[in-house]
Amino acid sequence: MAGNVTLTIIKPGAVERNLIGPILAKINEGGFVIKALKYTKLKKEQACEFYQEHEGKPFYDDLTDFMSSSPIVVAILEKENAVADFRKLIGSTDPLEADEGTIRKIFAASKTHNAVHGSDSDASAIRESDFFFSRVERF
Ligand code: DGI
Repeated sequence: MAGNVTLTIIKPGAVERNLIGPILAKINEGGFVIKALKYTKLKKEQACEFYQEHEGKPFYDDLTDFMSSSPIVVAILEKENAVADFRKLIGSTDPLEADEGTIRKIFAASKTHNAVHGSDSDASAIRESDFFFSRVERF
């Protein structure tokens, strides 16, 4: 349902630091329902495709190297006003600028290694959900 879903990734680093459980708990406490969930690993070219809007930016190569460096957990989350509310829950891109209590403030290590992804619009949420999940994985 457009408007009511967003896509999150628990990024490499957070998975390696055994933060899948604590981050999913925060997501549930924030009022989000998990509609689809998978553990996977991106190839470099898949990370490049996922972040294609950032191609050419100075951090693009480091970002896509990082995102393809080890396993991730991907989920579709449902809640009214999901995209905006989830971005509020995760906090600013740079954990140094993130509000107290946000997921990035608590769990992120740096601006690149920032623990989680959240879609930036309803259109991105749909594109990103289609990128990771087949029709039968969503119900
Ligand atoms: O939507 P966000 O994940 O908060 O941020 P974004 O879509 O602008 O950027 C995607 C990711 O790229 C972000 O989570 C971390 C990385 N990134 C963005 N801006 C910078 C950056 N990494 C570094 N090192 N420096 C940046 O300025």
